[in-house]
Formats: sequence, C-alpha cells, structure tokens
Amino acid sequence: MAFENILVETFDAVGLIRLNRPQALNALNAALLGELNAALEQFDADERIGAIVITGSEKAFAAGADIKEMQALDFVGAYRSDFLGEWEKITRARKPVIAAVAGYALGGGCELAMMCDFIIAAKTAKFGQPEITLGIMPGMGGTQRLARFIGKAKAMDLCLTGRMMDADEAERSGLVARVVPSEDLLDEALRAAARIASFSRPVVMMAKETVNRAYETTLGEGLRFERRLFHSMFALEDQKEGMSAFVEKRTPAFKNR
Ligand code: CO8
Repeated sequence: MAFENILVETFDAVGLIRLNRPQALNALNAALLGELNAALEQFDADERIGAIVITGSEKAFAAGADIKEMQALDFVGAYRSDFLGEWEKITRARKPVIAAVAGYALGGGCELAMMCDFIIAAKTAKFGQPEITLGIMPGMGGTQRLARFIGKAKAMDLCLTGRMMDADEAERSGLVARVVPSEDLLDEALRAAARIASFSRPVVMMAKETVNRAYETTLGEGLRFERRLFHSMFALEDQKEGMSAFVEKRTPAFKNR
C-alpha cells in the first residue's frame, strides 16, 4: 500500500512510522488515520517485526486532530459516522508501540502518544489538550488516559486551561518514560525498540497485555491474570533458554522472535 501521509521504514526487527504532513504540523486527518492503522496492522502481522516506533518531525509529533476537517462537522454527522472512532484500533496492536515525541503533541497528538505503550520525549516536546480553546473537549481518550496516567490534578489543569506541559514536567508527572536531547530521540527510541525485539516475542506480548490489564480491571483480577500468564511461561523454550543462559553466564538465544 502506498502511503501519502506517513513514511514507513524498517530497521531489522523494528518498524518505524513517521507522521508526515509537515504543512499541517502532522495534524491528524482521516487519510492519515487510515494509513497509520494500515501500517500498524502490517507491522503487527509481520513475523520479522518485534516492536514499532511512531514519530513525527522535529517541530511536531502531531498538533492535534485536523481542525480544518472538523470545522464543518455537525452532531448528526459526527455521531452517525462515529467520527474518529477508528483511532481506538491503534491500541489493538499486540506488539509494543513506542511514541518518540519531539515538538508539539497537542490534542489528538497527545492522545495518540498516550495510546502507544510508552513515550520517549525530546527536550523540545510539548504536551497539551488545548481543545477547550476551540470550544470542545478531548475526544480520543484525553480526559480518561491523562487522568489515569498523571492523576486528576494535572489532568484537570491541562484539560480545563488548555496549557502546554514541557518534557520535564511530563516526565515528572509520569506521562513520559524518558527525556533525551532532541538529536538523540530517534536513536534512543529505535534502540529501545530493538532491545524489546531481541527478547522472547510471546513473553514481550504477554507483558504488554498484562500491564495494560492494570488499567482495565481490579488489582485482584489483574494479579490473577498476571500469575496465570506467568505460570504459562514455564511452558516456553525461551524460559529454559533465558534461565540457562543466566546460570551459564552467556547471552540467551531466544527462539521465539
Ligand atoms: N489542524 C489543522 N491544521 C493545523 C493544526 C491542526 N490541529 N495545527 C496546525 N495546523 C496548521 C496551521 O493551520 C498552519 O497551516 P497554514 O500554514 O495553512 O495556515 C500550519 O499547520 C502551521 O501552523 P501555525 O502557523 O499555527 O504554526 P505555529 O508554529 O505558529 O503554531 C501551534 C504551532 C501552537 C501548534 C498551532 O499550530 C496550534 O495551536 N495548532 C492547533 C493546536 C490544537 O488546538 N490542537 C487540538 C486540535 S482538536 C483535537 O485534537 C481534538 C481531538 C479529539 C477528536 C475527537 C473525535 C471523536
């Protein structure tokens, strides 16, 4: 499939998707969304790929949903087409997805980054939910994921004032996993993804699924889910290999990659 709004590359076992609408600061329109979902599905299904990175440009990860596309929308049209409901598909990728964020991650851009498994941010990154300034509120998970990830106080502050948060504040708040100098952003994200891809694929996928379960269930159910999957890992050759390699002081050669 030929893409017009994203660029897709592979680096060994890592799939890289770059949002590429520079004229609109990577504003997220329906065409870009369709392409992003298609590229993610392809990487998720590709046996050679173990982890995926989504990034934007130096200036913008994404400056939000495309305001020009939304401007003329009416309630009936938005409701009947379940406008932008397709975004949820991103969270269905079973392989880990890292957001590498430089510049603006605003509105839908911040929400897209939060749909990824973790965020690595450049010093220049700016996160925010400025929808309130447009007469709307976040609609792709901003009110829900922010509240869970950074707590009520900061979620309210960002959603109600529309202010931006810099990379250091985002890291302090728990939104961002790591902050790195801008020039190192892509290398750092690709290195993290390559490291993930070097581990046992089923174990990585189960670890992702289990951490995500923490956001959807009670602690007791989550702990039982974790323990059941943990037990199942003793059926894997990769468990034997990983533990034998540790005891024998050598690097493990995982088979299920
Ligand atoms: N949509 C469309 N076009 C955009 C967007 C956007 N979100 N952001 C920037 N652009 C365009 C500008 O219109 C401009 O185009 P042109 O040159 O044709 O005028 C170009 O990108 C460059 O932008 P600026 O000239 O504004 O660049 P600056 O460096 O001066 O400013 C900012 C950068 C601060 C990022 C500024 O562009 C800005 O404020 N952008 C809008 C940010 C925003 O409000 N984002 C939230 C959008 S709403 C949203 O995401 C809701 C999602 C929920 C959907 C729910 C569905 C169910």
